[in-house]
Amino acid sequence: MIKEGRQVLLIVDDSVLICEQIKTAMKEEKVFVCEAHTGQEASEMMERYHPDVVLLDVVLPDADGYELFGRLKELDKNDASIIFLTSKANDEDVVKGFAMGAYDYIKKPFVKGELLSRVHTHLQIKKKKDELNRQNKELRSSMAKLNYMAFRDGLTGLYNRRYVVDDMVEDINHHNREDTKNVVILADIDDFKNINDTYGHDAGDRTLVCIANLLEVICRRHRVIRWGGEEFLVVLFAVTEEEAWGISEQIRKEVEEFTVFHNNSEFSCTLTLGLHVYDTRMGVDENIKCANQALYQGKRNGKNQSVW
Ligand code: GH3
Ligand code: MG
Ligand code: MG
Ligand code: MG
Repeated sequence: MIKEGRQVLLIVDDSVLICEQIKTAMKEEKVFVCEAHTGQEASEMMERYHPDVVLLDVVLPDADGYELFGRLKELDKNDASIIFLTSKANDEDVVKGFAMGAYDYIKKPFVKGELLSRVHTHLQIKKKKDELNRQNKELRSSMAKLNYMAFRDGLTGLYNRRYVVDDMVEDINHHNREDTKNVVILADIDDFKNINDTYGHDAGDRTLVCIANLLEVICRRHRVIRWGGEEFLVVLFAVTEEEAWGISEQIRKEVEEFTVFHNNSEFSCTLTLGLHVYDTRMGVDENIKCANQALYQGKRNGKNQSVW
């Protein structure tokens, strides 16, 4: 590429002589200089080189510089600093130029040293502006990542408790309908301690990730949260009680049939699930407590089951 990472200066002037003069004057600057002698050429250059600074003549054979200014701005993807360079330089013209958004207005005939200094300054400012924009973009992307992480569990990638504290009620209210319910399910892996003790902690972790993935696939339209160590909270939005029961049983059966492979071992596990129809008159904690009571009923009844 001709630019080679350098800044780009576009000179738009119908006078080849003036273009040459400026180019010669710009020799010391480490910039890539391109020139256009008509409005049409200027548009083409704008699209091709994305200049940082444009020196724009107001009087051109095929265009009025002020009109061309607007057209170039539309084509501009690099937020170029456009500078008018013109002999049309009474006070009104200058004011009009700045009012349109020009960064500077240089009168012809120009003094070489002054033109150089002004262009140099605008290139520097543009460089700083680009740098700031880049930093800003990086910062925003880091913030978005941090925000994402703050709501996720590190091991499974599921939502964490923060979702329940910050956003759950809003989501529930959003899905409140006359003819459907929102249902919370608390699911706990049965005898998980045995898995850790028999196959090792890493095998336990692997099991958690596998079950998390299964839950996410089955509950795509809903929310799955890692509630605690080996406990998952599922929030089903706008379902009937029959549907909720169906989903709970589907989860239970798919987990039961799933085989975890870890190192040279393979094993499976089961879930006990406590269901509760979310009651908006109670707080989140109370609702989850109800699901927890159903879950413990299931544990007492022999595990591997769904319980209302
Ligand atoms: P129950 O059927 O009554 O639920 O028995 P359980 O063994 O599943 O329950 P218990 O509460 O006795 O044990 C849960 C175990 O889960 C204990 C803890 O070490 C383990 N655990 C919690 N978090 C993690 C984790 O992130 N990774 C692994 N590998 N184990 C975890
Ligand atoms: Mg001219
Ligand atoms: Mg538990
Ligand atoms: Mg358990």
